[in-house]
Amino acid sequence: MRPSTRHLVCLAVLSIAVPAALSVSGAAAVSETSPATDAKHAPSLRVATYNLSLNRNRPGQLEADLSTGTNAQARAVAEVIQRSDPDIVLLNEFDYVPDYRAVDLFRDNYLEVGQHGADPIEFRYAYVAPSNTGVPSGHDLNNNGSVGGPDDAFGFGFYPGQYGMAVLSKYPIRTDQVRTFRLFRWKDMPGALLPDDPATPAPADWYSAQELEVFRLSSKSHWDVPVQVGRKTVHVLASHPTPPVFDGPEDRNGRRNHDEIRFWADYVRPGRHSSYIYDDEGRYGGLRPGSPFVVLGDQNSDPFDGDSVPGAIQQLTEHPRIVDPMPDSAGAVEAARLQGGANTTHRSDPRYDTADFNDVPAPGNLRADYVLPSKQLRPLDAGVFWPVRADPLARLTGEYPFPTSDHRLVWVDVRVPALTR
Ligand SMILES: [Ca+2]
Ligand SMILES: [Ca+2]
Ligand SMILES: [Ca+2]
Ligand SMILES: [Ca+2]
Repeated sequence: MRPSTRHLVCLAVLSIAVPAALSVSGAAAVSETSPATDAKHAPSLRVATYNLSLNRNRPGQLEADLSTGTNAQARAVAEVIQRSDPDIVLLNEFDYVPDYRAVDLFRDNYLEVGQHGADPIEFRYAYVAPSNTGVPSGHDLNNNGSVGGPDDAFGFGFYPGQYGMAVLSKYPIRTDQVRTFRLFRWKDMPGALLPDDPATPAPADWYSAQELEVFRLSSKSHWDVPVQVGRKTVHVLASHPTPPVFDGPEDRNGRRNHDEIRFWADYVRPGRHSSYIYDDEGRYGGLRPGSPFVVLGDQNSDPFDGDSVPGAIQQLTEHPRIVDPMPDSAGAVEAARLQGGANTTHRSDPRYDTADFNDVPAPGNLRADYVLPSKQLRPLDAGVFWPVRADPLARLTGEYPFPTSDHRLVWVDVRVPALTR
């Protein structure tokens, strides 16, 4: 299939052939007549998040790397996805390229080709959209006296779309119902943690009034991507809040990280909690009450360690509508023990770590990547793809310089009621 045609084909399939799509997607439990049930999956749905570091240094480079089947990192991250076999996966740090060109090349040349003995994986549906990263703001956002460069962009990046995201799915994506929140202004969030310039007496003035008129909350974007799973629509809530570091005592990135996480905590609460939210089409309000959802992404916030604002991730993990399945791995425990440094003083149990960061002096390995289902999607199993060193698959995670990414794929199997009836 020509890469440029797949998306159009998928949209056509979406409108006329949902039952056929289900029969090939591992959701065999919806049909008594389908004996080829994947025992591992049925009747559950595997949802994953993976910051796979498929970002590049300049525009066009990712397309070039993905246009052959030979890029070593792309092959290795594809193998991680194949061996984890998610039904839906959010990719963080996948450069945004218009017209689905990069995501089509990744599917055609890597995911749909068995890597190192793993089975190929086919995601018939994908969603990508622009990112704030690398888009010039025209303002001196880092207050260094000059305008320009990655730190003055709406989200940190050297060119538009760097460090973007993509959603891949075996189930139909309701593209016509996606909501994006890339343009939502931080100052429009009630009680926003706007940073203060400590050198001036005025409060909350790190960003000038003119800057706050244009400053976007989302460092990449926030997407509500509805996925049709049997008779249920599951809302994938995708984002990648900014790292809470690379700033000063004003903690502008830590505060933004906190409020980027808070956005989804508010979005899934009805009434006044979410009524302030507007999407990029100008439509107000949060998720329709009772809708099943999964919050996905590298949230750049460990519950207890690292530099995020205390309580930032707990806005989601302790949310009344959300369950935290606490995915873990033995590889993370082993890595913390072998790497030492900051890991020796951490409060969070290392079994939940999802990222292998610098250990000397800081921050050490952290829990950064989350799959957080709404309570009606009961978790059945969960894990982090982080094999111990004795496992042959440890070649896919490794140690710095990593063969794939400094982050690990996190997955959760949930029960979707419509699949079981
Ligand atoms: Ca500047
Ligand atoms: Ca001030
Ligand atoms: Ca900070
Ligand atoms: Ca480390």
